[in-house]
Amino acid sequence: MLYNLITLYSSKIAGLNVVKYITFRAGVGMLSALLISFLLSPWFIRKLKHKQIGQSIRDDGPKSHFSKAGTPTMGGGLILFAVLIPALLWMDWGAFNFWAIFVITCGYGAIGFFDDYLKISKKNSKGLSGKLKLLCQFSLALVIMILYHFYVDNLGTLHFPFLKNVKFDLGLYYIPFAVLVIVGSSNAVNLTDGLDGLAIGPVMTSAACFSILAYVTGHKYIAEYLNYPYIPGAGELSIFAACMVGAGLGFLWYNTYPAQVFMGDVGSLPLGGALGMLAVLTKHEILLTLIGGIFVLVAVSVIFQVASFKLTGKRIFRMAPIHHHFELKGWPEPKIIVRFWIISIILALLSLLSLKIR
Ligand code: 57M
Repeated sequence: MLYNLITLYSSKIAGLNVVKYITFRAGVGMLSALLISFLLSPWFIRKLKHKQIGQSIRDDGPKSHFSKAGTPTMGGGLILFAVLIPALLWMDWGAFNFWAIFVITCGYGAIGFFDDYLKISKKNSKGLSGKLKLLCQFSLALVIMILYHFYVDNLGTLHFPFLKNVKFDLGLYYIPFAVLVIVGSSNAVNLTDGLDGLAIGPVMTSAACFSILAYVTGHKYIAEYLNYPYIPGAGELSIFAACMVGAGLGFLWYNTYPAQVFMGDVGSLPLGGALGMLAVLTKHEILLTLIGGIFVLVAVSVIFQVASFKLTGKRIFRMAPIHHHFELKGWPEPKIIVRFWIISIILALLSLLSLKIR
């Protein structure tokens, strides 16, 4: 909004022209998100403690987690505030991309809020029923993708990373495909948020990746030079992704081991949904599996564990998701977390190679 207002006067007041540049708005967006989450977290954590919004720990989990009981949770509410306020200030409200990413983030944040609220108000770790959560997530993503279908041309084209000029047109089947990407990404981040800082690290590396990819995809000349699909307006998403990085950094200062606060479903569901939406809006749906490879690893470990137990009565891992398997193997929690971060950084760098290798 500030962007829209300033551009009205940028030709009259010297120096304001800089606001036109996406790189400038992404930079100030990231910094303002970082300052909001870093500076307001101590106050927010005190508020959560005062309202006794503390984590209840399942008794069937790793014993090492019992000491975490009562840790303030729903810190994701501040992450969302730290992302959405700078996004509102620095993004172009006239872009469909802005509303698509803004609505999915707010919508999934509301779903996560009610899930957390029910868990805390009823002092159990059940919350919203899984089916109701999924129904709400699928419905919201479907509405946005149907609207998106009327907004863009060749919506259904799938681009393959590292392969030059290899495309596949899904036609209208792209809509359910994109909905699956968004809902899957949201729940994969949710599953990953099971150790201190384990989810926010890969969320930041993924968002940083998408900030670069969105800028390139939305830049006509760079996209053409790199033989990349040019998507008008995609550059605005670079600002939102940069705000996610900034807000995540500020949150990680308090969520790092031993965590003073957990993000809650109010954080994990919208952050994952936003990553899925970024992948869809920048046409990097397939590359998301590499960028968010840690989330894929966690989700696949659960799928394999449940399938194996149902089919054979035996478990593949000592406990799923896979981070709990390493815990039960005796790895210290910080070691698991940092090693997952290292893998997510490597995956992000490999993903960025797709800009040149095609
Ligand atoms: C999301 N939530 C954490 C915190 C965080 C189908 C099955 C795989 C589902 C899965 C599940 O319940 N997932 C829910 C993961 C929980 O974290 C809260 O949830 C929010 C994120 N949604 O923000 O508020 C616990 O994670 C720990 N934690 C930290 N630091 C953090 O910064 O230590 C979280 C954030 C917190 C805290 O202990 O309480 C979670 O793990 O529930 N179930 C599981 O993940 C369980 N696995 C399991 O049952 N495996 C089975 C089958 C079903 C695959 C098996 O292996 O046979 C594990 N989780 C728990 N106990 N809590 C193991 C048992």
